[in-house]
Amino acid sequence: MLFINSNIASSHIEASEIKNYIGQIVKVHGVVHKIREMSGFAFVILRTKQSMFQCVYSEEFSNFKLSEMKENMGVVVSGKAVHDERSRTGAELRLYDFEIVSMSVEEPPVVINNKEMACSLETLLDYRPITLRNARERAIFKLQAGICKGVRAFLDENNFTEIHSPKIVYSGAEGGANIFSLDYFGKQAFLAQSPQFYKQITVGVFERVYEIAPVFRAEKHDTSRHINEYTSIDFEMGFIESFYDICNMETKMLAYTFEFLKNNYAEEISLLKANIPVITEIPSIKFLKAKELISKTYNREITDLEDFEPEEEKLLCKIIKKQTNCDFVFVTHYKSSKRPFYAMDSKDNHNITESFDLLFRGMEITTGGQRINDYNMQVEKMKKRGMNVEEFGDFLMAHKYGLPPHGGLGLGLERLTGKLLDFQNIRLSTMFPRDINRLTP
Ligand code: AMO
Repeated sequence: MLFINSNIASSHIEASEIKNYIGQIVKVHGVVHKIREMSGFAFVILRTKQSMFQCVYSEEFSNFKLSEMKENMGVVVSGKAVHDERSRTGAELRLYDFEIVSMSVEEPPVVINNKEMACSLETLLDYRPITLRNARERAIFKLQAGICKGVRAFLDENNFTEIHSPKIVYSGAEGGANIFSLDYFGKQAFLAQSPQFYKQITVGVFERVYEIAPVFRAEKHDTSRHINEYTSIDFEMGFIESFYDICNMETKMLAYTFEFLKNNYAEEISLLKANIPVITEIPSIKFLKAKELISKTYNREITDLEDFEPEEEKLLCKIIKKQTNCDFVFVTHYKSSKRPFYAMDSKDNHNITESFDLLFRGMEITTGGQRINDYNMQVEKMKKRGMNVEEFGDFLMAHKYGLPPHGGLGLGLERLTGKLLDFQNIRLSTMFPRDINRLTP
């Protein structure tokens, strides 16, 4: 019988823990990120799980030649932990010895160990497997992981159940032409545009559900705010009184998540100069009122009465910021013709829906609203739209056997991250973007 030795890596100390071992000889593992030669000694920066960690080489105490150590080597170093106020971890390591565990076979084609990547967006993305190793690039995706962690913590605390819905589906939920189809053993299938049907079905099971997962949109245009695969933060909740319950839940979720980031990701926030807002309340405005307000304030002609142009989203946010100092605004009551078939129409006006978008710093980051929960009402709306009701039998099974009044939302993770970091292109906050021209890496 063979037992796996679980002690190998655990005998290595975490960089953040070194301050607890002052005066002792410890082992740390990581990648040699940068060697900075000074007069008579050198700083060796190790890239470790959580942070960059400073070690010091000197012929006085190191038992090897500096030339034996190369950047991009995976190493286990041993040395003495010493106190150092100037170091971010409060300590540094005097290098005694090191062991090589992995090597770079050639020089990287781009410099990755400067403060930030000095290259074009194309180069940054073409070499993503290594440009992600840059401290700043890495911090973007640490922060993004923090957003997901914060959102999960909030939703878990509020009794939402996490679901994992299929991404290969029998029909699209969002309508429109931006759907990828695929051959599924001779049958036509699609890549999920959203978990919409499954969120609504599982409201009938758990009452409150959420999912953080990829969704697919066959966007045929190349814009700075669209990608073809993005991560959607979705939640759906039952027994609501109106869609404002969803807006309130989102407000609380964002406030909680931003606090969570400030408390747990201070290093990334400072490195990236992220502007994390404080949220107490978010103002809301009806869609048509918003259109008029923008038109009046900026003397612009209204050309599209159904939707915002990207420029109008920017202008509306500018007005709201000036009036309320809030970076967010809920825009409510979009036209029915612009919303999918599952959206609940307003009681007193069937041309508008009980729905909303959330705009943040000039861009839509969320769509949400109340859904139709009544079976007959849903079937009728589908028929009016000329849809084949039979095709949606599985979805409608939930309605047929009773669904509570419910609603929910979808929030684009990459857009949210990008806005926190003031990025002008969504690809900068996407680890491996997929767009009309890019399928690799
Ligand atoms: P919608 O289609 O508006 O709504 O999408 C919700 C949010 O997802 C983000 N998003 C995108 N992000 C990057 N690239 C894209 N191509 C892209 N398309 C959308 C945006 C947007 O606000 N089922 C509904 C949500 C709901 O009502 O629950 C839906 O998917 O941030």
